[in-house]
Amino acid sequence: MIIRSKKISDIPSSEITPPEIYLGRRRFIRDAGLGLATLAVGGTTLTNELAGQSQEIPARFRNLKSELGEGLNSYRDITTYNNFYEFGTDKRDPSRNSSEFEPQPWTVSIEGHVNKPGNYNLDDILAPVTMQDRVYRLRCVEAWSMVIPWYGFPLAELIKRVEPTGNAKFVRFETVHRPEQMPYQKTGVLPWPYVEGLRMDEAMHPLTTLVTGVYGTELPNQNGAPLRLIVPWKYGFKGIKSIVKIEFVERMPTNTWKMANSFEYGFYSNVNPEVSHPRWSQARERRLPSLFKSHETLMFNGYAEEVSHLYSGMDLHRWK
Ligand SMILES: Nc1nc2c(c(=O)[nH]1)N[C@H]1C(S)=C(S)[C@@H](COP(=O)(O)O)O[C@H]1N2
Ligand SMILES: [Mo]
Repeated sequence: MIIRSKKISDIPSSEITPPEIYLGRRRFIRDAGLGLATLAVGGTTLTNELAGQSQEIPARFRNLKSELGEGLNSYRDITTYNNFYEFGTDKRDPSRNSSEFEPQPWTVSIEGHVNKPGNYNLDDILAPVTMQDRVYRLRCVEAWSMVIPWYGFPLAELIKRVEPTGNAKFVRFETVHRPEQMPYQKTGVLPWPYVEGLRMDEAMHPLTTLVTGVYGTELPNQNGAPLRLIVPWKYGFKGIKSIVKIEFVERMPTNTWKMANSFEYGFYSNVNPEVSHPRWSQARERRLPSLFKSHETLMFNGYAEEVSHLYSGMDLHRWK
Protein backbone atom coordinates (compact mmCIF):
# COMPACT_ATOMS: atom_id res chain seq x y z
CA MET A 1 0.00 0.00 0.00
CA ILE A 2 1.31 3.40 -0.93
CA ILE A 3 0.91 6.14 1.61
CA ARG A 4 1.77 9.50 0.17
CA SER A 5 3.51 11.92 2.48
CA LYS A 6 1.12 14.21 4.20
CA LYS A 7 1.37 17.74 5.27
CA ILE A 8 -0.84 17.97 8.30
CA SER A 9 1.97 19.95 9.89
CA ASP A 10 1.51 22.53 7.11
CA ILE A 11 -2.03 23.26 8.19
CA PRO A 12 -2.05 26.31 10.41
CA SER A 13 -3.75 25.49 13.68
CA SER A 14 -6.11 28.38 13.01
CA GLU A 15 -7.64 26.26 10.23
CA ILE A 16 -8.36 23.30 12.45
CA THR A 17 -11.91 23.74 13.59
CA PRO A 18 -12.46 23.12 17.27
CA PRO A 19 -14.58 20.01 17.81
CA GLU A 20 -17.31 21.87 19.69
CA ILE A 21 -18.10 23.66 16.45
CA TYR A 22 -18.35 20.71 14.07
CA LEU A 23 -19.71 18.17 16.50
CA GLY A 24 -22.20 20.61 17.95
CA ARG A 25 -21.77 21.90 21.45
CA ARG A 26 -24.01 19.34 23.12
CA ARG A 27 -22.17 16.41 21.61
CA PHE A 28 -18.82 17.86 22.44
CA ILE A 29 -19.74 18.17 26.08
CA ARG A 30 -21.05 14.61 26.10
CA ASP A 31 -17.70 13.45 24.82
CA ALA A 32 -15.26 15.77 26.50
CA GLY A 33 -12.28 13.45 26.17
CA LEU A 34 -11.41 14.42 22.59
CA GLY A 35 -7.73 14.50 21.84
CA LEU A 36 -7.76 16.90 18.93
CA ALA A 37 -5.09 19.21 20.26
CA THR A 38 -2.67 16.53 19.22
CA LEU A 39 -3.30 17.20 15.54
CA ALA A 40 -0.57 19.77 15.30
CA VAL A 41 1.87 16.92 15.12
CA GLY A 42 4.24 16.24 12.22
CA GLY A 43 2.64 14.24 9.43
CA THR A 44 5.58 11.98 8.72
CA THR A 45 5.63 10.58 12.21
CA LEU A 46 1.91 10.03 12.04
CA THR A 47 2.11 8.29 8.69
CA ASN A 48 4.88 5.99 9.86
CA GLU A 49 3.00 5.16 12.96
CA LEU A 50 -0.15 4.40 10.98
CA ALA A 51 1.64 2.28 8.42
CA GLY A 52 3.24 0.17 11.13
CA GLN A 53 0.09 -0.20 13.12
CA SER A 54 -1.95 -3.37 13.17
CA GLN A 55 -5.01 -3.17 15.38
CA GLU A 56 -3.50 -0.42 17.52
CA ILE A 57 -4.87 3.10 17.36
CA PRO A 58 -2.09 5.70 17.47
CA ALA A 59 -1.76 7.48 20.77
CA ARG A 60 -2.83 10.87 19.53
CA PHE A 61 -6.14 9.48 18.26
CA ARG A 62 -6.66 7.06 21.09
CA ASN A 63 -9.13 9.22 22.96
CA LEU A 64 -11.03 10.28 19.89
CA LYS A 65 -14.44 8.66 19.83
CA SER A 66 -17.63 8.86 17.88
CA GLU A 67 -20.37 11.01 19.37
CA LEU A 68 -21.88 7.79 20.72
CA GLY A 69 -18.67 7.08 22.57
CA GLU A 70 -17.49 4.31 20.25
CA GLY A 71 -13.79 3.71 19.71
CA LEU A 72 -12.27 4.13 16.27
CA ASN A 73 -11.46 1.34 13.89
CA SER A 74 -7.79 0.87 13.16
CA TYR A 75 -6.11 2.49 10.18
CA ARG A 76 -5.37 -1.00 8.99
CA ASP A 77 -9.02 -2.11 9.04
CA ILE A 78 -10.10 1.08 7.33
CA THR A 79 -7.55 0.70 4.54
CA THR A 80 -7.57 -3.06 3.92
CA TYR A 81 -11.28 -3.89 4.05
CA ASN A 82 -12.78 -1.84 1.26
CA ASN A 83 -15.51 -1.70 -1.31
CA PHE A 84 -14.14 -0.09 -4.46
CA TYR A 85 -15.24 -2.29 -7.33
CA GLU A 86 -13.07 -0.43 -9.82
CA PHE A 87 -10.18 -2.33 -8.19
CA GLY A 88 -11.92 -5.65 -7.59
CA THR A 89 -14.81 -7.17 -5.68
CA ASP A 90 -12.93 -8.78 -2.79
CA LYS A 91 -12.58 -6.59 0.31
CA ARG A 92 -8.79 -6.80 0.04
CA ASP A 93 -8.60 -6.09 -3.69
CA PRO A 94 -8.67 -2.28 -3.47
CA SER A 95 -5.62 -2.16 -1.17
CA ARG A 96 -3.78 -4.63 -3.40
CA ASN A 97 -4.72 -3.33 -6.84
CA SER A 98 -4.75 0.45 -6.49
CA SER A 99 -1.08 1.35 -6.16
CA GLU A 100 -0.84 2.35 -9.86
CA PHE A 101 -3.69 4.81 -9.51
CA GLU A 102 -2.54 8.43 -9.81
CA PRO A 103 -4.66 10.82 -7.73
CA GLN A 104 -2.60 13.88 -8.55
CA PRO A 105 -3.06 16.27 -10.26
CA TRP A 106 -6.86 16.20 -10.00
CA THR A 107 -9.61 18.33 -11.45
CA VAL A 108 -13.31 18.25 -10.71
CA SER A 109 -15.79 19.36 -13.34
CA ILE A 110 -18.71 21.33 -11.92
CA GLU A 111 -21.62 21.27 -14.33
CA GLY A 112 -25.33 21.86 -14.76
CA HIS A 113 -27.53 24.43 -13.07
CA VAL A 114 -24.87 26.62 -11.41
CA ASN A 115 -23.67 30.17 -12.00
CA LYS A 116 -20.03 29.11 -11.73
CA PRO A 117 -19.50 25.92 -13.72
CA GLY A 118 -16.01 24.89 -14.78
CA ASN A 119 -13.04 22.62 -14.32
CA TYR A 120 -11.75 23.21 -10.84
CA ASN A 121 -8.32 22.17 -9.73
CA LEU A 122 -8.62 20.20 -6.48
CA ASP A 123 -6.11 22.53 -4.80
CA ASP A 124 -8.34 25.48 -5.64
CA ILE A 125 -11.38 23.68 -4.27
CA LEU A 126 -9.53 23.01 -1.02
CA ALA A 127 -7.80 26.39 -0.61
CA PRO A 128 -10.64 28.26 1.11
CA VAL A 129 -12.26 25.40 3.04
CA THR A 130 -11.89 24.49 6.69
CA MET A 131 -10.60 20.95 7.02
CA GLN A 132 -11.87 19.02 10.04
CA ASP A 133 -11.59 15.60 11.63
CA ARG A 134 -15.08 14.12 11.50
CA VAL A 135 -15.66 10.78 13.16
CA TYR A 136 -18.58 8.92 11.60
CA ARG A 137 -19.90 5.38 11.52
CA LEU A 138 -19.78 3.86 8.04
CA ARG A 139 -22.59 1.33 7.73
CA CYS A 140 -22.31 -0.81 4.64
CA VAL A 141 -25.49 -2.25 3.15
CA GLU A 142 -23.79 -5.65 3.63
CA ALA A 143 -24.36 -5.19 7.41
CA TRP A 144 -20.83 -4.47 8.57
CA SER A 145 -19.72 -1.16 9.99
CA MET A 146 -16.69 0.80 11.09
CA VAL A 147 -16.05 4.02 12.98
CA ILE A 148 -13.75 6.20 10.91
CA PRO A 149 -11.97 9.48 11.62
CA TRP A 150 -12.37 11.12 8.24
CA TYR A 151 -10.65 14.36 7.34
CA GLY A 152 -12.71 16.69 5.19
CA PHE A 153 -15.11 19.62 4.88
CA PRO A 154 -18.84 20.13 4.41
CA LEU A 155 -19.98 19.66 0.81
CA ALA A 156 -22.24 22.70 1.44
CA GLU A 157 -19.16 24.96 1.47
CA LEU A 158 -18.35 24.01 -2.11
CA ILE A 159 -21.97 24.12 -3.25
CA LYS A 160 -22.42 27.66 -1.98
CA ARG A 161 -19.33 28.81 -3.84
CA VAL A 162 -20.52 27.53 -7.23
CA GLU A 163 -23.97 29.11 -6.77
CA PRO A 164 -26.63 26.61 -7.85
CA THR A 165 -29.66 28.10 -9.59
CA GLY A 166 -33.29 27.42 -8.71
CA ASN A 167 -33.37 24.53 -11.17
CA ALA A 168 -30.80 22.55 -9.19
CA LYS A 169 -32.91 19.98 -7.34
CA PHE A 170 -30.38 17.13 -7.12
CA VAL A 171 -26.61 16.73 -7.18
CA ARG A 172 -25.08 13.98 -9.29
CA PHE A 173 -21.52 12.73 -8.69
CA GLU A 174 -19.29 10.69 -10.97
CA THR A 175 -16.15 8.64 -10.28
CA VAL A 176 -13.19 8.89 -12.65
CA HIS A 177 -13.19 6.47 -15.59
CA ARG A 178 -9.63 5.21 -16.07
CA PRO A 179 -9.63 1.54 -17.10
CA GLU A 180 -5.86 1.55 -17.54
CA GLN A 181 -5.43 2.31 -13.81
CA MET A 182 -8.63 0.72 -12.52
CA PRO A 183 -8.51 -2.87 -13.73
CA TYR A 184 -12.11 -3.84 -13.00
CA GLN A 185 -13.41 -1.02 -15.20
CA LYS A 186 -12.44 -3.40 -18.00
CA THR A 187 -15.07 -5.79 -16.66
CA GLY A 188 -18.82 -5.53 -16.44
CA VAL A 189 -19.23 -6.08 -12.69
CA LEU A 190 -20.90 -2.65 -12.53
CA PRO A 191 -21.84 -0.07 -15.15
CA TRP A 192 -19.00 2.52 -15.31
CA PRO A 193 -18.38 5.17 -14.31
CA TYR A 194 -19.79 4.80 -10.80
CA VAL A 195 -22.51 7.41 -10.21
CA GLU A 196 -24.23 8.65 -7.06
CA GLY A 197 -26.71 11.37 -6.20
CA LEU A 198 -28.27 13.37 -3.39
CA ARG A 199 -31.30 15.59 -3.11
CA MET A 200 -30.24 19.22 -2.77
CA ASP A 201 -31.22 19.50 0.91
CA GLU A 202 -29.30 16.28 1.68
CA ALA A 203 -26.27 17.64 -0.14
CA MET A 204 -26.46 20.90 1.84
CA HIS A 205 -26.79 19.17 5.22
CA PRO A 206 -23.82 19.94 7.49
CA LEU A 207 -23.09 16.23 8.07
CA THR A 208 -22.56 15.64 4.34
CA THR A 209 -18.81 15.68 3.93
CA LEU A 210 -16.27 15.79 1.12
CA VAL A 211 -13.34 13.76 2.37
CA THR A 212 -9.66 14.02 1.44
CA GLY A 213 -8.15 12.08 4.31
CA VAL A 214 -8.42 9.61 7.15
CA TYR A 215 -6.69 9.69 10.56
CA GLY A 216 -5.58 13.21 9.68
CA THR A 217 -3.49 11.96 6.78
CA GLU A 218 -4.15 11.73 3.04
CA LEU A 219 -6.73 9.26 1.73
CA PRO A 220 -5.13 6.09 0.43
CA ASN A 221 -6.19 5.18 -3.10
CA GLN A 222 -8.34 2.32 -1.86
CA ASN A 223 -10.47 4.72 0.18
CA GLY A 224 -11.23 6.99 -2.78
CA ALA A 225 -8.30 9.36 -3.21
CA PRO A 226 -8.12 12.21 -3.67
CA LEU A 227 -11.75 13.21 -3.02
CA ARG A 228 -14.76 11.16 -1.92
CA LEU A 229 -18.14 11.71 -0.40
CA ILE A 230 -19.40 10.63 3.04
CA VAL A 231 -23.09 10.80 3.92
CA PRO A 232 -23.11 9.41 7.46
CA TRP A 233 -26.82 8.52 7.72
CA LYS A 234 -26.91 6.57 4.45
CA TYR A 235 -25.54 3.17 3.46
CA GLY A 236 -21.87 3.24 2.54
CA PHE A 237 -22.41 2.96 -1.20
CA LYS A 238 -23.68 6.55 -1.31
CA GLY A 239 -20.09 7.56 -0.44
CA ILE A 240 -18.80 7.74 -3.99
CA LYS A 241 -15.02 7.66 -4.36
CA SER A 242 -12.48 9.47 -6.58
CA ILE A 243 -14.98 12.10 -7.73
CA VAL A 244 -14.29 13.92 -11.01
CA LYS A 245 -17.69 15.37 -11.76
CA ILE A 246 -20.34 17.14 -9.70
CA GLU A 247 -23.42 18.02 -11.68
CA PHE A 248 -26.45 20.03 -10.55
CA VAL A 249 -29.57 18.56 -12.13
CA GLU A 250 -33.32 18.92 -12.09
CA ARG A 251 -34.28 15.24 -12.02
CA MET A 252 -33.36 12.51 -9.56
CA PRO A 253 -30.24 10.86 -11.01
CA THR A 254 -30.01 7.07 -11.25
CA ASN A 255 -27.24 5.84 -8.99
CA THR A 256 -25.04 2.89 -9.88
CA TRP A 257 -26.35 0.33 -7.41
CA LYS A 258 -29.93 1.14 -8.31
CA MET A 259 -28.97 0.80 -11.96
CA ALA A 260 -27.36 -2.58 -11.24
CA ASN A 261 -30.25 -3.89 -9.14
CA SER A 262 -33.25 -1.62 -8.65
CA PHE A 263 -35.07 -4.36 -6.75
CA GLU A 264 -32.48 -4.32 -3.95
CA TYR A 265 -31.21 -0.74 -3.93
CA GLY A 266 -32.91 2.65 -4.12
CA PHE A 267 -31.94 6.29 -4.40
CA TYR A 268 -32.32 7.37 -0.77
CA SER A 269 -30.64 4.39 0.90
CA ASN A 270 -31.05 5.78 4.39
CA VAL A 271 -29.79 3.40 7.05
CA ASN A 272 -32.96 1.91 8.48
CA PRO A 273 -33.07 -1.13 10.79
CA GLU A 274 -36.80 -1.54 10.10
CA VAL A 275 -36.49 -1.95 6.34
CA SER A 276 -34.87 -5.24 5.41
CA HIS A 277 -32.71 -5.77 2.39
CA PRO A 278 -34.55 -8.33 0.22
CA ARG A 279 -31.94 -10.95 1.16
CA TRP A 280 -31.13 -10.10 4.79
CA SER A 281 -32.24 -8.09 7.79
CA GLN A 282 -30.72 -4.67 8.40
CA ALA A 283 -31.56 -4.72 12.13
CA ARG A 284 -28.04 -5.56 13.32
CA GLU A 285 -24.51 -5.06 12.17
CA ARG A 286 -21.06 -6.52 12.49
CA ARG A 287 -18.64 -3.92 13.85
CA LEU A 288 -15.34 -4.80 12.24
CA PRO A 289 -13.10 -6.58 13.02
CA SER A 290 -15.74 -8.65 14.89
CA LEU A 291 -17.31 -11.55 13.05
CA PHE A 292 -20.60 -11.26 14.93
CA LYS A 293 -23.57 -8.99 14.46
CA SER A 294 -23.32 -7.76 18.01
CA HIS A 295 -24.37 -4.15 17.32
CA GLU A 296 -27.89 -2.89 16.80
CA THR A 297 -28.25 -0.78 13.70
CA LEU A 298 -29.61 2.63 14.57
CA MET A 299 -32.18 4.61 12.61
CA PHE A 300 -30.34 6.88 10.18
CA ASN A 301 -27.15 5.22 11.43
CA GLY A 302 -27.53 7.11 14.72
CA TYR A 303 -27.98 10.54 13.16
CA ALA A 304 -31.80 10.67 13.38
CA GLU A 305 -31.83 13.82 15.50
CA GLU A 306 -29.92 15.67 12.83
CA VAL A 307 -31.55 14.36 9.67
CA SER A 308 -35.01 12.88 10.22
CA HIS A 309 -36.63 16.25 9.40
CA LEU A 310 -35.39 15.84 5.83
CA TYR A 311 -37.81 12.95 5.37
CA SER A 312 -40.88 14.05 7.32
CA GLY A 313 -44.00 12.89 5.54
CA MET A 314 -42.09 10.39 3.39
CA ASP A 315 -42.88 6.68 3.65
CA LEU A 316 -39.41 5.25 4.22
CA HIS A 317 -40.60 1.71 3.42
CA ARG A 318 -41.49 2.93 -0.01
CA TRP A 319 -38.65 5.41 -0.59
CA LYS A 320 -35.74 3.06 -0.05
N1 LIG B 1 -16.44 4.64 -7.10
C1 LIG B 1 -16.86 3.81 -6.12
N2 LIG B 1 -17.24 4.35 -4.95
C2 LIG B 1 -17.67 3.54 -3.94
C3 LIG B 1 -17.73 2.13 -4.12
C4 LIG B 1 -17.31 1.60 -5.38
O1 LIG B 1 -17.32 0.38 -5.62
N3 LIG B 1 -16.87 2.47 -6.34
N4 LIG B 1 -18.20 1.32 -3.08
C5 LIG B 1 -19.11 1.96 -2.09
C6 LIG B 1 -19.40 1.10 -0.94
S1 LIG B 1 -20.46 -0.19 -1.22
C7 LIG B 1 -18.95 1.39 0.31
S2 LIG B 1 -19.47 0.48 1.67
C8 LIG B 1 -17.94 2.46 0.55
C9 LIG B 1 -16.73 1.88 1.24
O2 LIG B 1 -15.80 2.87 1.59
P1 LIG B 1 -14.42 2.43 2.27
O3 LIG B 1 -13.79 1.38 1.40
O4 LIG B 1 -13.58 3.66 2.36
O5 LIG B 1 -14.76 1.87 3.61
O6 LIG B 1 -17.52 3.10 -0.66
C10 LIG B 1 -18.55 3.31 -1.62
N5 LIG B 1 -18.03 4.09 -2.73
MO1 LIG C 1 -21.30 -0.78 0.89
